[in-house]
Amino acid sequence: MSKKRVLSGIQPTSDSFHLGNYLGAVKQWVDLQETHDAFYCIVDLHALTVETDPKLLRKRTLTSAAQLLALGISPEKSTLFVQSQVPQHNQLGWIMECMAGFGEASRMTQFKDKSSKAGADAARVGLFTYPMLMAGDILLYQTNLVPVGEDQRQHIELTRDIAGRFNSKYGETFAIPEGFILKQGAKIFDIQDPTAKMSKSSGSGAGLIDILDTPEVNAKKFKSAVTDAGREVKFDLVEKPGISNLLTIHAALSGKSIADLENEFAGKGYGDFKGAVAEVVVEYFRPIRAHALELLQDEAHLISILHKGSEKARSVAQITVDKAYKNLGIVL
Ligand code: AQP
Repeated sequence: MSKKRVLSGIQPTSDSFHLGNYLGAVKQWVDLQETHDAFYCIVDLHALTVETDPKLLRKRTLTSAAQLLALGISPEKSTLFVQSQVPQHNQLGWIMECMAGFGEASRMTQFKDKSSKAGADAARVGLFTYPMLMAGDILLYQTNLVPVGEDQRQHIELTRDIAGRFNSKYGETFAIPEGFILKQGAKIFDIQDPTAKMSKSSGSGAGLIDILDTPEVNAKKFKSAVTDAGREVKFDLVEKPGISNLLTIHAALSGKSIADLENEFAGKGYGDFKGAVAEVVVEYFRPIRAHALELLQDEAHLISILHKGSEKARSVAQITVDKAYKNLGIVL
C-alpha cells in the first residue's frame, strides 16, 4: 500500500521559529516523515500578507530552511520546498478563492484577530484570502494529513468544506485532508501571559521563546516565567495555566509524562521547577541552534536542497492542477 501523504507549511516571518511552532507543528513533521510521504514547505507567499522587507524575507526563508534541517527534516525522506517556487500554488489558490463564499471566508477568526490589530483598512486583501491559498497548498498534493497547531483548525475545516463541495459539483478531484492536531501541546502559551498563544506578533518578547536565541537569553526568560497562586507543581489549566504550560513544554521535550513530572517536583517550589524547565529547553536546542547556524554558512547548499524539493513538488502539483482544470471545463 502506498504511504499516506502529509503536507504542512511554515511562514518565513521571523528570525527564528518559536517554541510553539516547534511543539505544535514541526516536531510532528519530523516524526511523520518516517511513516508518510511528507511534503513540507516554507510558505513565503503567505508571508507577503503582512508588511515585508525584501532583505529580511530572503534571510528568513533561508533561516527557515536551516532550522527545518537542523530540527530533523531530512531532504531524503521529505520533499522540502519553497511555496513561491511552485507556481501551481497560485493557480489552485485562485480556484479556491472562486469556490469559497465571502461569508464563510469572513468567519475566519485569524483574519478577524489580525485585521483588528492593524485596523481593517490597513489589512491587505491577501490576509483575507490567505485561507484559500492555504486550502490550495493542501489540496494540490492530494494530502491526507496536515500536522498543525490548534490555531489552524478552522482553516483546515474550511479546506475540507471547499474540497468536498468541489468534488461533489465537478467530480472527484481532491483527497479530503484531516488535521493532525495534538491533544497536548497543540497550543503553547506565552510564558509571561499563559492565557495567550505564544506568538511572534503579540505579547511581550519576554514571553516568547525563540529556538535560535542564545541559551543564556532563553534560560533567563524561563527563570522569570509567570507562575500561579499556590506552591504545588500540578497540571491544572484553569487554576494553574502558567505551570501547566511549563509542564507541557518540559514533557514534550524530555519525553517524561506530566504525572511523572508532578511526582518529581512534589514538595519542591516553583523556582526549582522553572530552573529544570530552563535546562531541558536550553539543552534540547543547544545542538540544533549550532547546526542551524552552521548550515547558514553555506547558502548555495541550502538553495540547492530547496530547488530539488521544489522541482519534485511542481511535478506532483501539476497533476492536480490539470485534474481540477479539466473538471472545471478549462481547455488544456
Ligand atoms: N503557540 C503555538 N502553539 C502551537 N502551535 C503553534 N503554531 C504557531 N504558534 C503556535 C503552529 O506553527 C505552525 C507554523 O505557523 P505559522 O507559519 O503561522 O507561524 P507563525 O506565523 O510563526 O505563528 P505565530 O507566531 O502565531 O504568528 P502570528 O503572530 O503572525 O500569528 C502552524 O502549524 C501553527 O499552527
